[in-house]
Amino acid sequence: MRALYYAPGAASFLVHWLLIELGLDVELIRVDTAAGDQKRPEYLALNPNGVVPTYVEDGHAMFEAAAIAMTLADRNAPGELAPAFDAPERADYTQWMFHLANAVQPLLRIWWYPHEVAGAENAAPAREHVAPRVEAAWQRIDDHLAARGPFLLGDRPSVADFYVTMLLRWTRGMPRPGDQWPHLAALAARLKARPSFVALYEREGLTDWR
Ligand SMILES: N[C@@H](CCC(=O)N[C@@H](CS)C(=O)NCC(=O)O)C(=O)O
Repeated sequence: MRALYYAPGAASFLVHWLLIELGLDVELIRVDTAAGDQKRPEYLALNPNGVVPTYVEDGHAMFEAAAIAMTLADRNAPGELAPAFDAPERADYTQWMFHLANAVQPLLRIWWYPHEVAGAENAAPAREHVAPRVEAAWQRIDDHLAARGPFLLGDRPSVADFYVTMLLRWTRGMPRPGDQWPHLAALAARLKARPSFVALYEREGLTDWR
């Protein structure tokens, strides 16, 4: 039994996308984040951080999108979307997953929720300051793809490419969206061409950034 607490286009997007890609049945439970459902006691009992996603499998609740994504791939497609534990690429895979989760995603949290770090009155300058840091991150990743792509691990896609595609989508309203870097754009185009991406968009009712 699997359940995913999600909001369309949120960090749950990565988990939902992988569930579809891996052909796994899941009960989808929509969380109305605008109404604050993620802060209600019954949700906090599952995920005390009060954010989406929360993934439940056989009664065990898990939070953190990147950790859930890694777990799903290791459990359900070992050696495919996640390199095997003893494969040489495993270290780079872990590196990129942590880099995206620790270095890139938190910058985007500031872009989307600038009042959290700077107060509502400073939201605009917070965004102005974080945008170049996001752009610098994209430049470094694009440089890596130019040298060693087309995917983060080289020739084959991994969960890290699904993840970077979700993060690129989140920059669509930024002064310089991430898909303006050529190798990131090419990576995103490959990932967006997967039937699972189309199915995800249909299921979440998304229309932009197709
Ligand atoms: N590190 C968490 C962050 C999750 C997160 O920031 N989710 C956002 C949507 S993308 C959310 O729930 N926002 C509502 C809120 O913070 O109240 C993860 O990757 O799972």
